[in-house]
Amino acid sequence: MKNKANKSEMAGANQDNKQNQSAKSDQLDGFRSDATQQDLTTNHGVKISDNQNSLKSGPRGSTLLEDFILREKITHFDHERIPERIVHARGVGAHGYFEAYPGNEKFTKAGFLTDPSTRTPIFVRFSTVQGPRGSADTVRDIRGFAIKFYTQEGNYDLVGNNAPVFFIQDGIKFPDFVHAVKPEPHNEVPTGGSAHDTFWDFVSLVPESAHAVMWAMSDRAIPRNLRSIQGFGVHTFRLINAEGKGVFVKFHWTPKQGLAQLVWDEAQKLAGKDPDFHRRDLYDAIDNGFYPEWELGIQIVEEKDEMSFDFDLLDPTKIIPEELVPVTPIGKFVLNRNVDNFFAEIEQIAFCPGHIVPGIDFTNDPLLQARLFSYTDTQLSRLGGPNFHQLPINKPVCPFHNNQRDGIHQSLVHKGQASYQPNSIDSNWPAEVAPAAQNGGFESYQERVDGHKIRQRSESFSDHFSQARLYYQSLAPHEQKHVVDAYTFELSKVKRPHIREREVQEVLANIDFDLAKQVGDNLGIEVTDPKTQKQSKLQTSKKLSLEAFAPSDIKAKKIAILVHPQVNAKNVDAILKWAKAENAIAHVLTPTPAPVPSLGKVQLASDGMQKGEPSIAYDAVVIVDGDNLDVVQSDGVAKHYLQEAYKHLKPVVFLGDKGQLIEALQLMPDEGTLQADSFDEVKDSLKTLLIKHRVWAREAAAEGIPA
Ligand code: HDE
Repeated sequence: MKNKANKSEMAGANQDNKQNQSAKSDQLDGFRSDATQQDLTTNHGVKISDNQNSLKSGPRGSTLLEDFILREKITHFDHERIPERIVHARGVGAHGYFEAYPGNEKFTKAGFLTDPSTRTPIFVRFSTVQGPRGSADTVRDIRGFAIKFYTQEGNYDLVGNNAPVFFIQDGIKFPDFVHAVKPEPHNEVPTGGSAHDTFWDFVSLVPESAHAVMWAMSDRAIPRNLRSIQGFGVHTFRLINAEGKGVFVKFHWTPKQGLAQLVWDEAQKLAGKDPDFHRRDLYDAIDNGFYPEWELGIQIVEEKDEMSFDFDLLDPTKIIPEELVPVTPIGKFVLNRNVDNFFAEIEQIAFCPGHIVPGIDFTNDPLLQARLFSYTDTQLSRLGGPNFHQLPINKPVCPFHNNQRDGIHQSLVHKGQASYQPNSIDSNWPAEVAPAAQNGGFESYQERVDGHKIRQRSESFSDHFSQARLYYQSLAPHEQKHVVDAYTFELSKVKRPHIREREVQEVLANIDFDLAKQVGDNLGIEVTDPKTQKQSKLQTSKKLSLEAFAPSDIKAKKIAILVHPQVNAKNVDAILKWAKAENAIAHVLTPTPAPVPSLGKVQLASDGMQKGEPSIAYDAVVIVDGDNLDVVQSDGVAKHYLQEAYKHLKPVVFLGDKGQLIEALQLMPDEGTLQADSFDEVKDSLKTLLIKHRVWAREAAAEGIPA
């Protein structure tokens, strides 16, 4: 019978597979699964003899309902997705560790912050806010940056963003804000962006959003990669030391890799050509041993100084400029291990700002107070019940015992009769721990609270524009231009003229008249100067511009080497050797995936073809065939590659070119267009340019190059 034959062939193939398994696994060691060398079974342990054919009444007959193997497999599959996060759905993450610096016991008794000899395991999840799980990585958006510290005193979650301020001051506005920024409800458009009517309608009516919107319109919202973003706790928190003394703190974490942005055209193109650009970058960096590192710091404010600023410490739309309170470094963290399984780790991790440990406490920031409720609540529908803390990625590494029992997805088998307190059956275990004991019980900071029960915003929360202005005025000229371009782009997508006009006249003009004027001119909106702007004490603050955070090396920077047949292999070799020594990544990109014959008859292996690995994925481009003018001239892909890299302000190196190719491509030579016969002549300049990230001075010239 044909069918039988098929089946035994398949069984034979399975046997072969098993025999071949060890050889294959050796090659792809990281991909060996828990099931390697194991029998295929149902979820209940019954061995499966045929995983290819459902049970039928005859070879061409209908499928039988009794096929419990088919039903179990399909039922499980039908339920493989869980509801995605209502915000921050698109994310990626990695494992790592945190190490405290000495001396933090002055501020806090938290064990993981005060014992420099401990390496605390951590998990970090990065995310965009607006888009769904399948949306693109490089959209204009704030990035979530949430850290779970698995400490010996319980899990501590620092659930922050890459902007230090938020869009609203009170949590009761959060559903409104999110409904406005999410894709519009009638057609679910746009995915992953804020350039639409409902977002600008809301923010133009809610001036407290002005500062955070300014961050979202700046280069911070289009990061080059997730290794190059800062993180902020946003709210003012409290640290408490062993003597019970409290201080206010703001958390900051800054990447050792420096900060870097995309240019807007590049971000948009990446969203189409490589929607996974950021997650791939993070995974590859860790896989290649380029472990990203951040320094954790705090701005400390003594309780007596709480009211000494021209803004309220409890207002999450405000920063404390570093000129007023510098950042004190308290430790560092490193991401050094990729996940084994995206769903089990990145999708199922459950953060909550309410997960704190002794030595850390909240403040009365009304946004934070609402968050303390929201996160656990959302996990109940996302993760399907109250036992999500038992999932491997959420489980504390220290012991945990209490009398909470049962519930959906309970995976612990609690023993004993007494699941209540007080009890005498089990001598009242598990017992409370006094705060003063070694590794003591949690004790809330004893803040005196006294007031009328009212729904009111404090008058001290009422200045919405002066810090937005401080931010804008602190940016470098090219960053300011990008802000003007971003407002123009986003508002150009807003269909209702009255929303555009309100944003420009009632928000931007109050922030900075010059900014409003530029955006207004671009959109054909006349703006009048309100002349009522409240000034903040500082005109500028130097740690707001990305320019303040250049890296010190070019580790993990990516260089594309374009080659054609008869290429000078010596130059290619020199670039590869240099890149390796600098811990940079250089790829030889060829016209097709086939190896390319060089002048010296060596075949150069391809790391990818130029069409498939676009310039937008690289930090610099080197063309080795500059003297091979006819070949390059007739290759539209290579020409576009070079023009696009130039347009995106990247260093472009022309080896062998005497200027003809630069001219043929209609590029303006500048400090970022390097020409030489051998790579050695330009390698130091290329390094300097890569550290500077982009040739900002080229921006005006690049406008003339087609996108
Ligand atoms: Fe969140 N936020 N948020 N948020 N948030 C969520 O929790 C919420 C806010 C942030 O990688 C949700 O588990 C409210 C500020 C990050 O899993 C939800 C308010 C900041 C993440 C929620 C805020 C954040 C979230 C959705 C205003 C920066 C992703 C899924 C009162 C300090 C965490 C989830 C991850 C996720 C509620 C405001 C950061 C719905 C009600 C401010 C990084 O619970």
